[in-house]
Amino acid sequence: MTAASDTVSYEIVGDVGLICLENPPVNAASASLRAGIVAALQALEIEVSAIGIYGAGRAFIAGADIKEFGQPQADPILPEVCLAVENCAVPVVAIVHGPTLGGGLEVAMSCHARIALPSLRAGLPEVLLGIIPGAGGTQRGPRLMGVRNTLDLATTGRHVKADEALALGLVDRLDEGAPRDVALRAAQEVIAGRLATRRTAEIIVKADRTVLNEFASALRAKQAHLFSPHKAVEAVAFASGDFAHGMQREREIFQECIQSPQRAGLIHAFFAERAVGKYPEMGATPREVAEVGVVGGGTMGAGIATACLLAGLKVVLLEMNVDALDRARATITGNLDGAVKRGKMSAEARDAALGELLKLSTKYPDFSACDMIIEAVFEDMTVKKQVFRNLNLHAKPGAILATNTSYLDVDEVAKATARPESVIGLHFFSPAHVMKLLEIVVGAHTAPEVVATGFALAKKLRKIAVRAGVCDGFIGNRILNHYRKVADYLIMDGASPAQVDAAVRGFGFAMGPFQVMDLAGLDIGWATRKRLAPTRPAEERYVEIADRVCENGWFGRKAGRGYYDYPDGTPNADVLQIIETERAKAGITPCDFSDQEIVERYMTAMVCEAVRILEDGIAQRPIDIDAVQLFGYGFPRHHGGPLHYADSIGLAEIVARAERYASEDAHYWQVPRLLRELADTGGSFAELNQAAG
Ligand code: 3H9
Repeated sequence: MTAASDTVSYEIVGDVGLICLENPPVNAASASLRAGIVAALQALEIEVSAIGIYGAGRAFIAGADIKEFGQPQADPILPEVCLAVENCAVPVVAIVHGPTLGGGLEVAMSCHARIALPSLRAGLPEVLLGIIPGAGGTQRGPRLMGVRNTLDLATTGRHVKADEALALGLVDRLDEGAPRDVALRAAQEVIAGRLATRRTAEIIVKADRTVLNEFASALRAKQAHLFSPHKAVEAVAFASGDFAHGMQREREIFQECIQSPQRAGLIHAFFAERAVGKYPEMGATPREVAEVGVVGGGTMGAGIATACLLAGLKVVLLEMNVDALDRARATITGNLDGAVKRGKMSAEARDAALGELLKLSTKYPDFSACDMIIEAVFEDMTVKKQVFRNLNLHAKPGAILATNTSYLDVDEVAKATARPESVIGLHFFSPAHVMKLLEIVVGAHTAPEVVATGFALAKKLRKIAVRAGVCDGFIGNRILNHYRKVADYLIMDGASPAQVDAAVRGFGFAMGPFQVMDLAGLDIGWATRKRLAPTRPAEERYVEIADRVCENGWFGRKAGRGYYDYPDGTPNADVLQIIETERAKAGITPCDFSDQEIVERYMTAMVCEAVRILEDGIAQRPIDIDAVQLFGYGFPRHHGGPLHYADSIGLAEIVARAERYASEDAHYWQVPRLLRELADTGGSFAELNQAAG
């Protein structure tokens, strides 16, 4: 093997040249990989009759190196690499396996033939990062698999397996074996004339206006707020013309996307998903978890049990009586049926989960074999403590005792046991078998290996875990409680719930705060407000509208009424009446808020509380807070999370907004010390993330 760069090597076997790509973990097309491919081609094309190119490790190439976006690119850039491959003096055949995505697929498409191994996952996921394929994907894709298939892959970012790649025409043949062996065999077949080769750029593709229009209008209807999917359609439209011109247009559109704030937000979200997996206790060895106990079979308990069953874990679910167990079993069965329908589980696996993995019980001693027991009972400290006293008596030594509380003090719960080191908060989000986020709440005495076990469980359940400290509401609900208040202030001062919701949806959230409250149930927030009433500072402005709504029993969707009437979802006229009455009582003359003003106040409130959470050490890094909002609270991915958003707006602007609003309410709109410091010194949350590693 001769090194062409740090990440690319080549060898000559007879009249075949082999290029091996080795840039762990996923062979991202870094500067070294790009330069290496070109150097290897140059060295080989004068010596051999055909070349096989393959990836070492678990991928062919997972795409351009995402870390390089937004920075100057070293030569050769990926489109040049693809051109070098396509213009190579001898045929080049790609052996594609594992992730072959974005720029990786584009390199493969530039080769003269492609052979897929069974592990192939091919796709053009650039839109998920706010960009478009920028190394010929929008031009070579249509030439190999047609306009419709290219648009499908390029606008959804979905991955296709080997069989589908063959059916699409993306690869020429399927094979099995070690990538190097297949590459050698394939190149020999090319030389022997048994494997046909062609130059993709020379294939003629017909303009398919109907298909282009169909995709363009579907995107306008469904993803109007996103930038790059529309741009992908625009680029693909050039594929029917001259290849070089199409490539030039693709490059220009790609650059436009690179400059867009959505690109920065989406890439931040990509890295946030991965950054949260790095936490202080990650060196500790997790405890083994094969059997999980769940206390409580309500929506949350049944959802947690479902999530565990979907991961193949044994579950013991405890309820007070047989009726409650029957209801829990029905909920779990419904959840698993849904998973079968969505193709997440086979019917046989569902039957096995219900028959062999799930055990229902009314007795604590049935938890004796459980490695972890998760409590999901009523949100009340006295009730939770009683559960934990029982768990302390019946759980085996070393078992992890977890509370699914969404607000309460995990350390206080731990006091009910003689083993606080084994107690942890695992805050699932409803529906627990669907929602991605899991807050791992680390108490004062929680042992490192217990934290590591929480993260290991999250991985098994395919959830995104974020470490949080103990405080009322942890990361997510503490922020929620804060910006919920600003939503109340807005409706008290002049906006309607529907206007606030529409403005927030306009920012990119799927639902506004009043719609979310209706969905979650207004009684939960009401109970929290009552619980916190004794500690509410005298200076805090308190809006009673929500209490009036709850006093009428309008708890949202489940009650048929909330801020909206159901099932049609029209604004509840009686709530508007309540608002008017409350305004009159407080002597408020309603004012007009523009949608932009609503969003700015809403986001500023969110940012301020997020910064206080950082100051208090409840979150380790700004990016953890962004991840909580992105994966648990529907924060629009293209804005990257509240603190990425704050960076993108400019921290001085956030401070200026809060100071402006403070003239109306100095208590609520206090500027957090850290925010002011960063704004004054030109710092950013991105820098704090970087400094934290
Ligand atoms: C593109 O190609 C543009 C071109 O069209 C035009 C250019 C001109 N770069 O996800 P994992 C890291 S756009 C850099 O945990 P998995 C990742 O951060 C690109 N790093 O593993 C993580 O690092 P760490 C189009 C990357 O098995 C580690 O690898 N391609 C890249 O669950 C392991 O990743 C994509 O959008 C990258 N491209 O999933 C593919 N990819 O260990 C994006 C991964 O330090 N990647 N890393 O946290 C993925 O979808 C998944 O990572 C993949 C593996 C499916 C590959």
